[in-house]
Formats: sequence, structure tokens, C-alpha cells
Amino acid sequence: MSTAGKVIKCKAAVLWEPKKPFSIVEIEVAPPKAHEVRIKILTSGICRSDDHVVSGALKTKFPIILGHEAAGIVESVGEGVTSVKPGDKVIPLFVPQCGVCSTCLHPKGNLCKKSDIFTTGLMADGTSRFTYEGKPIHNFANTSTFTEYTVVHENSVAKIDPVAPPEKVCLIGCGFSTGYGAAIMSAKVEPGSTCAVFGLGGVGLSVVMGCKAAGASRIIGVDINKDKFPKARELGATECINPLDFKKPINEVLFDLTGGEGVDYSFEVIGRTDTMIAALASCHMNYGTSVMVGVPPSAAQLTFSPQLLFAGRTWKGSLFGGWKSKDSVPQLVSDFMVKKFTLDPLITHTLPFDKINEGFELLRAGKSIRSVLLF
Ligand code: CND
Ligand code: ZN
Ligand code: ZN
Repeated sequence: MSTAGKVIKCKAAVLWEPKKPFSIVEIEVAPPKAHEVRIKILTSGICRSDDHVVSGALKTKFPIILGHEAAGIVESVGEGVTSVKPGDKVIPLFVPQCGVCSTCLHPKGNLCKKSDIFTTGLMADGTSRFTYEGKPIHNFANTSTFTEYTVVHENSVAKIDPVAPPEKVCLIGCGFSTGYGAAIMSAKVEPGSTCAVFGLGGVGLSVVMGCKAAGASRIIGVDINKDKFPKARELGATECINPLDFKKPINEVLFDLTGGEGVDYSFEVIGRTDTMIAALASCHMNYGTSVMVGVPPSAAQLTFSPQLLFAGRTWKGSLFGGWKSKDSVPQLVSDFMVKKFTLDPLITHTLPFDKINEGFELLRAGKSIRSVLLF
């Protein structure tokens, strides 16, 4: 029996307030309105950005359904939707691409003006499609994937190869694309470069892969958890260092390792202000570029010497790896299918959806790279 046009009751992991576990409850998911798409989620990865909301570092509205790295099947579409149809395999896009705003039209832009990443937590009409006992629940980052069904705007969903394995390609929805793109799209790493990657989680390891694909000759992994080093080496890091092993600040260690030059490209893939400045200070003072990939805490301010930039360094941020999402995600899935890159080493755990709290514990304990939840 078709569910199109009807309210669907399903399980969702609701976060009622920060610093609490998720509760799996039955919610109601309203049918998609005009230009919206209702998706049956098949798989969803756990990214540190979701945990930044749980920890309180990233401020959002509550209650909320988190999750932004998923694959699913279109269940039904609202009026006027043309780019996907029921039955299509899709990836929700936490950075949408409307294709017509000034950013979408700019060749360098990817942060579509229709984006609602960490602001209202509502659909474009100011309401939510999720309710629990009649009360609205906010959505997260244009996607909300820790639920059996979600509703997104048509700008926030891309149709992908129907045979792509959802338990793997969900990582193209965030972790892989964010890291890989930070290296090849945002930094534009050149062959022969020296790179330093601060933070070797799912996103940082994808930066390592991007640096390697771009032909970097030295890729230095930096992490306080040495258990992350073997996988970083497997994916392309030429050396790995632990800041806790040195008395000197890590930027000085990186200058020592590069004959006093500094690295050509550094990437902060943790989400801490001290490491953002350390990464900046690690790159060449004149032509070095540092890319901020880690999500900064909402309340954070930075204090740093302007001398760090004055001599010519470039400091930039990168959201979703700089990709124009709706155009690039189907292509990245095709590239995965023809083995241009691998996702397997990033997936350390697969868990049933109702073990979501266990998945977050693994991340916090530094024991997982990506846990993928199966619905
Ligand atoms: P994950 O937690 O898996 O990795 C972070 C790594 O940093 C871990 O291996 C830690 O051991 C390491 N680390 C922690 N503190 C330090 C420190 N002081 N010095 C060195 N290493 C340290 O996180 P992830 O890979 O899922 O995400 C990484 C960041 O990227 C995080 O801030 C997340 O919110 C962000 C992100 C950004 C975007 C984007 O579009 N820019 C999208 N998704 C996630
Ligand atoms: Zn993410
Ligand atoms: Zn746009």
C-alpha cells in the first residue's frame, strides 16, 4: 500500500537536549510539500559534527533529529519536484545546491544561499515535517538522517547510481567528500607538495587521501591518538606525529621536520581553535595555505598574531570540500564505483540504527573512524 501523501509513523533518534543520549521514539513524518522529497533512509554514518551538537559545542535548536551523512530511497515527492522520483537511490545534501542563487552561479561558490546549516532547523516555509506527539522537532543541516524517514528540499538531494552500496556511499554525503575536496578543491594541492593534516578521523583521513591523489610527496599526519596512525599510513600519510610526544609546540616541530620552511598546505580537521592556529602557523610563512575543515565551536573567538598572515600565508575554510553538491555527489559515487578511491578503510563499524548511542560512544572513545548505522 502506497504511503505517498500520508503521514508516516517511524522510528527516529531524537536529541532532546545537549549532553544527553539519543532516545529512539516513534515520530510522525508529514508528506513532502511542494519542492520537497521524502526519503526512506537506508544507512547513515556518524560524523563528529553530529557529536558537536550533543556536546553543546555547536549550538542548534532543540529537540532535534541529527545526522547528515546518509543514503536512501525516495519514498514520495511533493509538487514540482523534477530531479528525483519515487524509487530513486539518493544521497541527502547537507549543503544544498539550488543552481540559481548568486553563490551557485559563481564558479568558485558552493555554499548555496538556500542553505540552513545550523540556523533555523526548519524547512523553507518555517515549519518542520517531524512531530512527536504533535509537537514539532527540528531538523539538522538540511538533512536529518537519524530517522527511518526524512523530508528534505529538492535542492538537498542528489540521485545516485542505483547499484551503489548504500552502506559505503553514505560517506560521500559528508566525511569522504568533505576531506577529499578540502585537499583537491579548496586547497588545490599540487604534485610534490608537503602537507600536514591535523586530526586523523574520518574527515582527516579523507584529506590524506585527497593530498595523495593530488600527488603530494609528503603527507604528515598529526593526532593525539596514535591508534589512528596505521590507517593514516595505509591511506597515504608518509609520517605521523603525536603532539604529546614533543615539548615544543607542534608548529615548531613541523618547521623542524621541513628544514625550517613549513608545509605548503595544512589542514585543521578537529574543530578546536588552538589547533586552527597551530595549523596556520605550520605552513610556509609566505606561500603556505591553511584550510579550516573542523567545525569551530559556536561561541569561539580566535586571538592570533597578525604577523602569521602578514607575510603572505592564506587561511581559508572549506565546507563540504568546496563541492557544488548536487552536481558533484553523483559523480563522486560514479568515481567510487569505478574504484577511483576507496571508502572501506574509513568504515570501522556497522551497527543497527537502534545502537546509535553505542556508535557515538565509539567515536568519543577514539575507537571508530566511521560507524555506519543500518536501518
Ligand atoms: P573525529 O573525531 O573522527 O576526528 C578528529 C581527530 O582529531 C581524532 O582522531 C582525534 O584524536 C584528533 N584530535 C583531537 N584533539 C586533537 C588535538 N588537540 N591535536 C591533534 N589531534 C586531535 O572527527 P571527524 O573526522 O568526523 O570530523 C573532524 C572535524 O571535521 C570535526 O570538527 C567535524 O565537525 C568537522 C566536519 C566539517 C565539515 C565541513 O563541511 N567543513 C563536515 N563534517 C564534519
Ligand atoms: Zn560531517
Ligand atoms: Zn543556491
